[in-house]
Amino acid sequence: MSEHFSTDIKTLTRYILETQKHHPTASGDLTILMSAIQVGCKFVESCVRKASLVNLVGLAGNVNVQGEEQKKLDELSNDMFINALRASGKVKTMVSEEIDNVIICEGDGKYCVTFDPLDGSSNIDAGVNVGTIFGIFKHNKDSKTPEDDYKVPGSDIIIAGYCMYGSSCNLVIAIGEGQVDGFTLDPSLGEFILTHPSIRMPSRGKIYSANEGNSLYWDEATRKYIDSVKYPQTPGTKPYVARYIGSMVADVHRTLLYGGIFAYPSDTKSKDGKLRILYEGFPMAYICEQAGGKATTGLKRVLDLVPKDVHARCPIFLGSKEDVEDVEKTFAIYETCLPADFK
Ligand code: P6P
Repeated sequence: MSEHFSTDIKTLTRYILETQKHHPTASGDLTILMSAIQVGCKFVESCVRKASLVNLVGLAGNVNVQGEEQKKLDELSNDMFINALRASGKVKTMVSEEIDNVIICEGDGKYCVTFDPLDGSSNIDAGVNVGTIFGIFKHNKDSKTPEDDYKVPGSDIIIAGYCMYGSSCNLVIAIGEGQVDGFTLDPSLGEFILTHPSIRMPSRGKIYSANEGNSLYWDEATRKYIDSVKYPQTPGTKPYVARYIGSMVADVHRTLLYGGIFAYPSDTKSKDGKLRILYEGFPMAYICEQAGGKATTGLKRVLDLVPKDVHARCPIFLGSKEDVEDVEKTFAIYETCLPADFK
């Protein structure tokens, strides 16, 4: 029997072209920008796939056979994204998890891009899924300093996405108007193909995802919420299942598809939490909201935050709408160590 070949495949590039109607002013610029991001993701996927073979994992400072300084995977990934985005000619400023200051590009690019080139890279030696997270904002021509591009609420984000490098390479993108779609890299074509159209998050889940190794430092509100799903008081209600991978892209991807809650809360050790607003909190909060979920600090919508600096952190509970609303109800009652900025 002849294998069925589709000759009308929806690649990510075709998908972005078709969504130009959402961004009439984009005039194809977003397509070119997204092509640059795709190149970065394909490069990282290739390196992650080979990492253990070519001894790339976790190395820094080693000298390879050519006598060149061996770069760690996250440094390589970072360089690739910076070069690809700069070469696109569509980016004015960038914020990378790997670079202290805002990167300014020549020319009159219309967009700003925030990204974590290889989030979760500390797990890579163990073969745990890692990922790239990105957010696209409009460049504000009236910005007095490059940092001003980023002192805006997360709701200004135009497109957000992540690419997860695991048993397959999955890219999820949110382009606005409630549209969240998933693509899988077809290595034989070198194209991301639409495989998960119109992703919607279940309104309530059965999974909670948090690092309970921090529970000694949690405030009363967080402890009360986590206890409420571990030891439900309503007769006949089952406890939630615990799942925590420790790689945000993997934990969020599961939460997006299966529902439930992912949390990296504020605690007495780290009052601002651990995750970075611009290239972890905002993109993931945007994707969750666009898929019908929510994202809160406990008392404030994450997308209403305005980062004080480009590497500012925020506490985050994200996931199914009803689960996040339970968090907010709990935080409205019990004591919290949340700083004022997050209330
Ligand atoms: P912890 C990975 O280092 C990361 O930045 C996120 O990907 C992940 O959600 C979090 O940190 C895990 O942190 O403290 O639980 O190891």
